[in-house]
Amino acid sequence: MSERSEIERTFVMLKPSCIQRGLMGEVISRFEKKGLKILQIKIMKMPREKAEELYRVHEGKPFYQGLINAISGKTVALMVLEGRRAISVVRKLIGATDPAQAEAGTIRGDLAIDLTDNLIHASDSPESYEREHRIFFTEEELET
Ligand code: 3AN
Repeated sequence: MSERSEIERTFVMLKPSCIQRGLMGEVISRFEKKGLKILQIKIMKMPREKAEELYRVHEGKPFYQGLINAISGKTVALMVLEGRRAISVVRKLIGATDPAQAEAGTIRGDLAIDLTDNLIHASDSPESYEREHRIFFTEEELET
């Protein structure tokens, strides 16, 4: 497979705690240093219905309401990153879902400790990326 055909996009959300703790620059800097390109970034107050849409796959799980409440109406940063195998690369940089288990050196391993408030979200597959980025970005906004 040629390297060019491996270019992917992924969707990332910096959760409210990331913004409140002043860690936005640190996290974005890790992505930039790795060589990922920031195609778009939006900072906005998360509408509840968009939060519900984003986490639709978790509806009915015990942590679902807490997850929605933790981000609704709060400021988040939403971005689309591009680069070679971006989806798995970003997941690796972020680390395990539970920050207590995330390896040191990863974003969650170094900067987070709570499970619901684990600092950041990123798409876990091409299908998730397709669904998630459309909730927040138009195709026009992502034209290069
Ligand atoms: P990831 O964010 O690593 O893709 P998911 O998609 O399984 O993990 O979970 C989405 C979000 O739900 C997590 N970022 C975390 O905030 C929250 N979450 C997942 N599992 C739990 C849990 N067992 N208890 C509380 N919150 C959870």
